[in-house]
Amino acid sequence: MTRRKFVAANWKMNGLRADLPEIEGIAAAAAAHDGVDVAVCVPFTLIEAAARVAPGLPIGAQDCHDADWGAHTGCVAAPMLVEAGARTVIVGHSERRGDQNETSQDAWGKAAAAHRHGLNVILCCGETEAERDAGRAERVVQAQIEKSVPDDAAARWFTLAYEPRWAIGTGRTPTLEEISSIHAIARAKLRQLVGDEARGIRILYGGSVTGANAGAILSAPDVDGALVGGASLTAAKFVPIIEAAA
Ligand code: G2H
Repeated sequence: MTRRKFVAANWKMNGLRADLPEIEGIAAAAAAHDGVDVAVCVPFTLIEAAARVAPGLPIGAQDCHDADWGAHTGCVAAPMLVEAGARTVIVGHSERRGDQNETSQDAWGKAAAAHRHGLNVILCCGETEAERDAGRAERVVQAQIEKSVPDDAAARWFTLAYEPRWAIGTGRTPTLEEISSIHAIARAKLRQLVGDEARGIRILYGGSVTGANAGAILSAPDVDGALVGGASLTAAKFVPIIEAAA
């Protein structure tokens, strides 16, 4: 099965209105490469403005609550993201697992809530360096997928991102063989959970992707795109990654 490449930006806790021209630059590049799907996940505070300046570009959030409303100070619910103009949301990112003690079960609830409200979901998984060194990377990723992927996950709204935690923002990446191997294992686990639908679900690689390494990573077997942090903050850095996916 052919899966369209998908390149998603994760701006993390970066971005003010002064940075909106970067969104416009990314939107222009995305429009010029219509064979690639592009999304930009910005802080909550920028969703509405980003969606306004780049109406053709899917704008996303980086988290949502698993409830639709209620007494959850500081949290944002999926319907609020939709109203602000988001079309997608990242859940289960390792920085939320690390900083906020989020679990795979939490990610499951957030993915389900997002889907209930029509958002696309990018669900993250990935091992720590200690788990990798202990030879447990595959089992950790399999367990995360088993606990966090909704059993109705479908290619039209669900994307998995494999992000080894030790590669995030460090400039270090696994070998291409290691990436492809984990992606194949992840797809086999998805197949156990959702059957044939797994063939169409895209699996992105994330962790220190740059314009310099994107071509090789995006060409590796079973890599359907990239989730990009630091190198997505400006159009100058991110557009080469879109081009590498085209
Ligand atoms: C991994 C990635 C984006 P970076 O978190 O999700 O960040 O590309 O900065 O390693």
